[in-house]
Amino acid sequence: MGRENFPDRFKHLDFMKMDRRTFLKAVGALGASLFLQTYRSDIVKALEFAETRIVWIHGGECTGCSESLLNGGEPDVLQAFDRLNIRLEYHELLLGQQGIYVDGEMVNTSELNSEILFEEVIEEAGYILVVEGAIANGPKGTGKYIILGGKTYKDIFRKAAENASLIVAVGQCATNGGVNSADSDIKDLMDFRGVAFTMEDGEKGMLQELGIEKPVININGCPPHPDWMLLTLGAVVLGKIKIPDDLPEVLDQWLRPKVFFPPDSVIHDNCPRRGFYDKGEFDTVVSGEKCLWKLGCKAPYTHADCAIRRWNGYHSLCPQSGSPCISCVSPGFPDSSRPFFQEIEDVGIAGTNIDTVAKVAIGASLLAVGAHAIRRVAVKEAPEGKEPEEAPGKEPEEVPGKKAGKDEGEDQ
Ligand code: FSX
Repeated sequence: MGRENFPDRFKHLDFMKMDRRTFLKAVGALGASLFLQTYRSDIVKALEFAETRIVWIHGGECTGCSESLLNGGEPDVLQAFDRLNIRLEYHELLLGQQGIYVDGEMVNTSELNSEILFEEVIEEAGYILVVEGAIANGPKGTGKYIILGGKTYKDIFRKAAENASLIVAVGQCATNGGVNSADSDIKDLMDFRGVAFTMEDGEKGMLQELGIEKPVININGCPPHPDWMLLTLGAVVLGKIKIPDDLPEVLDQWLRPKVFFPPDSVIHDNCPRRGFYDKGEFDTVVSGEKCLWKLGCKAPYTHADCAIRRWNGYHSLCPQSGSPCISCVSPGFPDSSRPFFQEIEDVGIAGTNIDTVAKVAIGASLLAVGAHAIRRVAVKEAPEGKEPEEAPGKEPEEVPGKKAGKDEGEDQ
């Protein structure tokens, strides 16, 4: 499905009169490109006098989130920011200046030295802070495991967060710690944190550690889809999501926009290989064209619109191109998704074999495998004699300290 197949039912609506629900439906149904084109003149009108400042910082990460954003296509990120009247004041990957030495001395002007620029831009409060990458708290709360220009990233984050009006955490690393927080011998020592959460805990994000209270939107994914980032920023900039009043309604319990991470549907619902699943035809080695369930696909319990929106110019998604979904948008990723390429369990609900389950009616089979998959990943193996504990693959009713979103399935 290319972008030409996006529904055009929103094209004739009056953007300026759209309420938030309709607006969110539009951004959910349209790609960033089509949305910005369709509403170009309305957006220009809406933003005539408003300029939004964005400060974008980077911690422990692979920079894939910014790479993903740059893959956004038409308009590219700079054109989109231009249309949305966004001033990107600081972004380590995209800005030219890094720290220029002349005669052995670092030049102390903001044009040539990004550290000076950073200090200058965060002085004036009221910007949107975009955080990419995890924040190291270790060793022992010092944050010294990420040092940038002689300062801990923890301190850089603190300063930038204090004057921000909103924090948008992009990518699994910034939302929950991501690959930095994967189980390892040094995991506890490094103590990587997401902005509002860790991989296991809703109360140990870096904001809580620092005692800072700010509204947060999480755009999960390793990396996130460019539309999820651009359209979220667009919705905020255009005032379609009022900060902080609208957040409890538009975000789920993990602070993800429900329009892109729908609580009532999973990638499996619209997977292009779904027909093979329904017929009980599974690939058992990679490079086939059938259902990838037996190769560890996590799409039956992954809440994201990848199968509708699709990636790389709206053309494909992981299972379509042959890779099982690894549920990179789940708060517990990567640990909750491992092992990536092994069938979650070959026994379905009530002892029914998955092959049998897959052959019954579509609704029943989805229910069975979906419920079973969720239960399987939501319960960690417990030490002998202990009750199993909930793992972050299962999303709690309410995150401690956060107001949960509305009921699943509610229209947005
Ligand atoms: Fe993390 Fe972003 Fe994964 Fe990489 O920079 S979300 S490692 S794809 O991309 O932070």
